[in-house]
Amino acid sequence: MGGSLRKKGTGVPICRTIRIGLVGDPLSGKSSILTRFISNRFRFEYEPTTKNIVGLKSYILDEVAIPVTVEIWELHSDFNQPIDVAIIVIDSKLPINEIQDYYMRWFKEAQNYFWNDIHVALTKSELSEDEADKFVDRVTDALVLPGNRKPFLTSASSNIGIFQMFKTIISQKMRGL
Ligand SMILES: Nc1nc2c(ncn2[C@@H]2O[C@H](COP(=O)(O)OP(=O)(O)OP(=O)(O)O)[C@@H](O)[C@H]2O)c(=O)[nH]1
Ligand SMILES: [Mg+2]
Repeated sequence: MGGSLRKKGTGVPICRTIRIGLVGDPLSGKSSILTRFISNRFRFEYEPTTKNIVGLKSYILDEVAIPVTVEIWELHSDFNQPIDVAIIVIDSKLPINEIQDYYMRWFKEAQNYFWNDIHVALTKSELSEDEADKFVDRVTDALVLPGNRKPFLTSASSNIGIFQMFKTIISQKMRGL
């Protein structure tokens, strides 16, 4: 993430760019997150992604009134992207022990590329509120994410958790957390 907050002498806020990478196994739900966030659409038909794709969105961040452009990358062919944040995308329907192995495998991959700001998105989660909270607690205990973070529970089909996830991540990044 580059640039200072204000152009010297003008008081005009400069737009910041935040690059967020979605990584994970085929079918985990990366494209569906990207499409929901960028165009608020969802498709049940599966179309594999083979190359890196990027979606752009520009915001004025509420709390600080700073313009920000978000690049959402779905990473496949070339992982050498200078991303600020990596989201490991995991299908919430996997058994908990498989979620643990999956996370460890992608966590190591993220370290290989020096992505050190890592979040987890659990996808395809069409659970009741009560079940959702319990599930997040189970996965939080099983994974022990850096900085005691919690995984984000999302469903692209039901439009749950995706806008909130990006809002949280972008706000944290803007505040330097
Ligand atoms: N029920 C349900 N299905 C979903 C959800 N998100 C994704 N899917 C389905 O899961 C399949 C795979 O989703 P994609 O988003 O294409 O997965 P991907 O990770 O981009 O896959 P690759 O591009 O091959 O790496 C598609 O058939 C989607 O419709 C969800 O929230 N709920
Ligand atoms: Mg895809």
